[in-house]
Amino acid sequence: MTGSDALLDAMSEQGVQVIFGNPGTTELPIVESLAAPGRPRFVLGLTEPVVMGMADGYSQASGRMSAVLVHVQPGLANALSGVLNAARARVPMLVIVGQQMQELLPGAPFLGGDVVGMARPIARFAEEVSHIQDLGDVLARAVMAAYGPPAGPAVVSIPLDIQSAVCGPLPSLPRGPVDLGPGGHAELNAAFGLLARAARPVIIAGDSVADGGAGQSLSALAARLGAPIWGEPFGARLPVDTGDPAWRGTLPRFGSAIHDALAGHDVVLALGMPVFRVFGWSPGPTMPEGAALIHVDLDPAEIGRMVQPVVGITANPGAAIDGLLARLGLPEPAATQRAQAVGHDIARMRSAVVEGIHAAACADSGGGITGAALSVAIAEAIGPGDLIIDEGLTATRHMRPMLGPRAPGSCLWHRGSALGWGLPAAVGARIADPTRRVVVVQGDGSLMFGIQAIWSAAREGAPVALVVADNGGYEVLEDGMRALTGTDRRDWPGLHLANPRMDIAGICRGFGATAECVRMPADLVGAMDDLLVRAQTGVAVLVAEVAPGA
Ligand SMILES: Cc1ncc(C[n+]2csc(CCOP(=O)(O)OP(=O)(O)O)c2C)c(N)n1
Ligand SMILES: [Mg+2]
Repeated sequence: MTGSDALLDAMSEQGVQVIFGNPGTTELPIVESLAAPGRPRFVLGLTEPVVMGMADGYSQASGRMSAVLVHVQPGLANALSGVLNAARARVPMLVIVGQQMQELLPGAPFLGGDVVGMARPIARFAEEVSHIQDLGDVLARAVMAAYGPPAGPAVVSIPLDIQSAVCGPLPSLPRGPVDLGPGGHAELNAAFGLLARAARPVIIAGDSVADGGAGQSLSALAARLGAPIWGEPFGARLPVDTGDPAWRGTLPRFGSAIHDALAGHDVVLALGMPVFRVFGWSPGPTMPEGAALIHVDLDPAEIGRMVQPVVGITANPGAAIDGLLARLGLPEPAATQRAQAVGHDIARMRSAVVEGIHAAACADSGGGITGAALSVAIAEAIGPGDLIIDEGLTATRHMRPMLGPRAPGSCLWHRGSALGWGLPAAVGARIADPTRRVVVVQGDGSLMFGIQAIWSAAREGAPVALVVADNGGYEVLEDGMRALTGTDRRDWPGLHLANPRMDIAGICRGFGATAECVRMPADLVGAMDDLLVRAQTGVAVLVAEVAPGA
């Protein structure tokens, strides 16, 4: 067998069933091996951000490591936005990159160069195989790094001479993350001491709580402490069932707003997340004065990065939650009373928010569809078993509170910052579970970074329902310009997608979808129903003309 055969066999044996990719000349021996029976299915993406987004959605929806094949420096250059997204969202991913014959590399050939140097600042792991006898070792370390903890993308560069070298089968690859356990006794005892004495504790839960399936333990901990649960800013996954009376929603994205949201709490328990990844600068501290931080995360590099904790614990957050529950023991009357008050306050705030959004949805915006109206229509159309993926930016600002109770695993939000993730992720999620309905929302701007995924979805028989919030431009950047300049001017260079206005429905049809448009608020409900019917048999798109700024 060749290095390529051995690579693919080891990946199959590890559980890899699908490889997302876009090949070039430096990957052709691997393509040849892919054609042999029993090898993973190859899903072609027409451009690398689509390849990466599909792999990302596949992983996030299934909890399995995804696998990618891209083309030497040009392919990896295009894929790096997806490497960034996967690193931020802690998505386990093995990225195989072809490389030129090693003997040609010193001469800087047309196809070949420093793949590892390109990947290293962003990926969790990047190495090139330089001897065929190292292939198994490098792969094993890459898979281990991909699973983490914390999980992330691992890049392996394989030169053509290694792909074609004769070799035997490779040793088995790791099949999952190392379990860090609950953390040290001393640290857990210290955390317990702080929490047991807290008068107003608060929990912030991140993606790594969701990954461990620790939602129910988290609910039990919140009830036991009488603490509200916030989701981390920019969380990709739901850590807990949002029907939990303690679920307060997602924290805001600026330090000063986080400070205000946490004000009055004396102990902050942050689980499975960075503290805090903020969007940009804001005045003042992020943590409320005098509050003690307990920070539990899989990644020791995150602990103390921005805020020094009183107690820092490198642990599996789910196991740490169980360790704390065991120490806290039976409910205490003061905490139970607090839990009731927290639940009552949250229910009151939630209904005020929902009422406000309903009012905004019904408000007159000169006849056009508002983001609020679109969010309400989407929330009402989808079912509890659907997977909803959101890269709708300004138009879906109001969607989360309208979704009602959702279970962990039923929503994915864009975390990585590189646009063009949503639709490809939806396609990957549908490939991971062909029985699950997937509804994805995109802005008109963000859609254009990954629209070719429609073709992959159509070709793979992986229908998804796509709602496009078409407001004719980059509305979120208009918001930014208003904040920056204090003016309401709307003709900034580079923020509009008019002249010519894109025929988004036409482009989607060109890639193999059915597509309809909706312009009037009164037609939204019918249009959503029609979208979901069309999505039963093929990729279906609804382009909603959303009034800019509404
Ligand atoms: C790959 C990439 N390029 C550029 C950006 C910068 N960017 C952030 S938001 C945005 C516009 C998004 O527009 P749209 O999806 O239409 O949403 P809207 O702001 O209109 O709600 C852009 C270009 C980015 N985040 N990622
Ligand atoms: Mg837009």
